[in-house]
Amino acid sequence: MSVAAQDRPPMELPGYVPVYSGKVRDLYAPIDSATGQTQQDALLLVASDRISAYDYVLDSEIPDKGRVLTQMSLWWFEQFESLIPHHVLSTDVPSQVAGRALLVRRLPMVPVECIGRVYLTGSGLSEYQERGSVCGVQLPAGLLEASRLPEPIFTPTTKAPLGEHDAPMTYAQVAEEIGEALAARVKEATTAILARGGQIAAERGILIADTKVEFGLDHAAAQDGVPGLVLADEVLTPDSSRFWRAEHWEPGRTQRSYDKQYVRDWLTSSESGWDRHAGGPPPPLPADVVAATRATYIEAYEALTGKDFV
Ligand code: Q0Q
Repeated sequence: MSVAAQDRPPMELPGYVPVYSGKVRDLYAPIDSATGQTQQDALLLVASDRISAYDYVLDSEIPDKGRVLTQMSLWWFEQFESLIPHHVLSTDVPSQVAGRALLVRRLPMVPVECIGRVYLTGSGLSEYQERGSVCGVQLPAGLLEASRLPEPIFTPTTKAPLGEHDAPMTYAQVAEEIGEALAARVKEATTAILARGGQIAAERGILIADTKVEFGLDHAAAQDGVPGLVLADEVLTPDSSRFWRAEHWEPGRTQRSYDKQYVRDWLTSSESGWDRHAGGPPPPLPADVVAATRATYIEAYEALTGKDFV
């Protein structure tokens, strides 16, 4: 049976206490060995091999998914180092999570989901079809499913509690919530990361249609009262973004997911025996679907970084 994120106890890690459990990632706080107290200035961000589809966390894990996506984020942090500081302190992590965890600076987080879009799809397309705009950003007429936008747009949402749906926000609402100066920085950073990251990825055969980035606030680096932004969480991975194969892009129809299509196709095939509208959890994946999905994560990592995944 598929286990919802809140029903699954996080893995025990000696020297760390679980702080937060997400669908496919978990946060731990280090315990100070001298005092036995929980450290307040660092976190361990652990990526699991879990995969979600159709809003379920599947029973089947994808071997090495956590390691591939962690190494992909690390590579993107390096690509953006001249643009924005990041939260990574160390890759020296417990052996149980080797390669799939990062020790990061614990920071106050921007209380808004920072989403950038450069291709129109999903909830953004639905909103556009309804009102000709997305999060208050007016778009040209005649755009279709998977149309490329003239430039990346900032389409923020609220950070809804687990299990509830995030609601679209206008830029004015973000400014109201976090202040005009910080809102401008967050919008500029989100769209710049998607613009530059999308250019790098497209040169390597991958279209990044949209992405969600997380920013921490560094009050010690405040300028004119505006805290410094720190790029946090995961960056431009297939879990935080929509990845498409550039060679197959065709506006006007739903694009195939670079990494999740094997899973989606099998789950919606008669072979799985699953009815996604019946309300029950998906069945375990067959070994060939697991293997093919693993291969797409490794393929994306190697295409982007030019490095062999080890
Ligand atoms: C923080 N998250 C994400 C999350 C569930 C990750 C809070 N450097 C930080 C970070 C980061 N990254 C966070 N908080 C303070 N400092 C990241 C959404 C949620 C599992 C893993 N939530």
